[in-house]
Amino acid sequence: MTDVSDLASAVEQALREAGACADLPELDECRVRWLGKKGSLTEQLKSLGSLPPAERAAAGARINAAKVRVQEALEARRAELERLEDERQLAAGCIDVTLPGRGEGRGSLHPVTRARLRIEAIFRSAGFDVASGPEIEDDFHNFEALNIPANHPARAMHDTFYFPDGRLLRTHTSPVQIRSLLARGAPLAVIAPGRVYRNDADMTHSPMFHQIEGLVVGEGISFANLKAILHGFVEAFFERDLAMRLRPSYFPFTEPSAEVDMSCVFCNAKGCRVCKHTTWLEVAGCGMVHPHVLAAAGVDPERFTGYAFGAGIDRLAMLRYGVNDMRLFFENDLRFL
Ligand code: 2U9
Repeated sequence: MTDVSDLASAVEQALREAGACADLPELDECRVRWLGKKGSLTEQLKSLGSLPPAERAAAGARINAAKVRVQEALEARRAELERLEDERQLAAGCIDVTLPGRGEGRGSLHPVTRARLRIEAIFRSAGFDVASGPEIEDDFHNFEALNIPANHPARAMHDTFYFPDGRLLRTHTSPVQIRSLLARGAPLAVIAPGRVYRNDADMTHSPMFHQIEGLVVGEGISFANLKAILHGFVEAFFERDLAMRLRPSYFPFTEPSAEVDMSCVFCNAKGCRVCKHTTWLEVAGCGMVHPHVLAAAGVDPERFTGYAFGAGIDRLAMLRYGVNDMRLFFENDLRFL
């Protein structure tokens, strides 16, 4: 086949076969058949040794030229097959380049966190500082300084979790304000948001919940100041005009004390299941700081007065975002969150 005519017809056959390949695997078989280690043209090169030395160079050049032509034909067919495959896929609609990307779901803040941040922003704008403190407390800061001595009936109301050494999980954030008063003295305006713990759990109570408490101590601080701040707060938090009323109550750490109601945001004070047809929702407790508490925190009760208030952040979040079951906040079901 090293004859010029034999080689030319071999090349022609190789080109025909390459052109007839229907897909890439077939094309690769064709390449192996002609140019592989045992391919027809490779075998030709190997047989050069049997030629008379004078003819070898010319025959070798012819065979190499033939290989190059076959290689080029195989490459051309490969490009053609790839183009046809692209066209086939596009026609079959496999690749719709106009489809939007899958995108990634973005996380979001927990509704209780959102409520807390709103509350903090509102009180900051009214001049309050935001304070925090330990969740594991001692008896003095959680009870004694708040006018709840040992054997006071209010201790039973608090369902406290105790550690063996007598320390406890704080039952309210009031100890944070005691620490602020002891550290900074009067005058003072702080809010203390945070987790608190009580040993009772049922449909409407979780053993851990979130509280926001506020404390203002200064000369001439009055109940009227307290009422104005609370009314301003609920209207800012719910972003609407709301009626507010105070009902007399009792807390050991305030005197006088009151429960804070606002007009029902669900029925616009027409009466509904949420407000139990009273048109009012209870949102906080409050009062004037008891002189014993001021004295325990190193503040002269003859010179200074103060007010304090407390509310459940979880409850405020439920009212603001229309959530009817507190457990949804703590089950961490991503569909809800
Ligand atoms: C200091 C002095 C007084 C904080 C107060 C309340 C009234 C209150 C409840 C609301 C719903 C707790 O989350 S809740 O169950 N709190 O009613 N809290 S006055 O009084 C203080 C705090 C600190 C030094």
